Amino acid sequence: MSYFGNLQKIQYEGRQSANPTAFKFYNPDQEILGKTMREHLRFAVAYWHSFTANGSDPFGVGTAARGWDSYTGMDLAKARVEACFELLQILDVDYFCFHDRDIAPEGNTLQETNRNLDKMVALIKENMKSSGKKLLWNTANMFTHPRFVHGAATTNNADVFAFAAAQVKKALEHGKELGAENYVFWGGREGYETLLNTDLGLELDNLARFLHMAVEYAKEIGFDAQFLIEPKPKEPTKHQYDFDVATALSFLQKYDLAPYFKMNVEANHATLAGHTFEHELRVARINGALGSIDANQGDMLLGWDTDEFPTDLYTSTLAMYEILRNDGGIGRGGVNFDAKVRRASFEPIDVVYAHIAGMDSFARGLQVAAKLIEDRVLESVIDERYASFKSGIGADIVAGKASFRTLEAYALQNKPIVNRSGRQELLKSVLNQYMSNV
Ligand code: XLS
Ligand code: CA
Ligand code: CA
Repeated sequence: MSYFGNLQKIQYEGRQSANPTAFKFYNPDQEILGKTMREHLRFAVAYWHSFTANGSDPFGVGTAARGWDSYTGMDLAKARVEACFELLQILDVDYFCFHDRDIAPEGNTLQETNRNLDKMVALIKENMKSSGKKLLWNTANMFTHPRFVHGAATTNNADVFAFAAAQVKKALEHGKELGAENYVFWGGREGYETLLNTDLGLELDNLARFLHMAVEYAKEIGFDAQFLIEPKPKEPTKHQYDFDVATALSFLQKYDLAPYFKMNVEANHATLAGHTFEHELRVARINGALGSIDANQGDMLLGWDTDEFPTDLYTSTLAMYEILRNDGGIGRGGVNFDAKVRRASFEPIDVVYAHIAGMDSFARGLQVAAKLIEDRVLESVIDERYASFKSGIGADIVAGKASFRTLEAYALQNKPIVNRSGRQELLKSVLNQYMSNV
């Protein structure tokens, strides 16, 4: 059975190609700055958007026409696994990501739910073995079921906290079983709706307790995946605790969790927080916490999480610039397409086109960012812009040798201050030039 129309593996044909099922920029074996594109980008398909979701929205039912629509229960779960490995093969993508609830239906009891999961994990493991595909990360869905109405690790109900712990324990075991390279914590309902009924201090302390238990358990079972926090400011709760990268980092530092976690930065979450994607990546990078990315984009005219496939070359270029400047690049992380086709793009082939568009956008971003770095375009501007901190009083400040007294003495005898232009418009036009010429 083919779910995506018996397509052959997508090939690179170059930027002149008019073939909709060919890569225009993603050439997996092309070397850039000493690594292949495949190694730099480590693309992943998100199970929930491409196999579990059906295109429904708050106003209407699903529109997606899929070859697995006629199945239910465990048969449906099995068909989706087949579809997943078929798509990975077609796209020549090495990784995938899932929530526990994406891959197996919830049973009537936790025992039954876990049995369903165990069966599906065994099936996925077989498929991974025969195909060579890998799990970039797994995670636990602690937001869909009504039991999480008040949160999971930040609920007011200790029984729910215990259930969530049991769920993550199982997910960590499955991550280990499948050799997941990362494990993601996105606090779907970890936030609040109103302070009038919320013990903010206890909820945050409990979240930290929960994460410490996860770190300990992973260590105990020898699961050495990189742990990632995925910040998001709102949706589903009005205020999410992991608001943005800076907020998540200060939380981790306060609770002595910083050494165990990096960030999974999602583009659409950055824009919801009032930041650019590159801002969030930069904040993570300079704090040694850039772990992985969820590649998608929001719609600037809509204030919610639209999870569109990323096609904006400006953003993919600046994102790849941050990744290339990161120590070790994307490292154990990857570029996960946490993105869904629009409701009106309901045919299976649209899922293929959408991934090709996203992969080409990041491949193109990689090419331009690499050239910018090679030519030290931004580095030389920045070096010069901060030159005053390389010698004299600036060097003293940086070396920790200055105090308010020495700085006052300097300022009192100093010549009139001269500032220089930041040249923002010039830099933007140089960036445009690189984007069209490279
Ligand atoms: C939702 C999040 C979610 C995480 C994984 O907005 O992006 O899908 O990536 O739970
Ligand atoms: Ca995400
Ligand atoms: Ca999202």
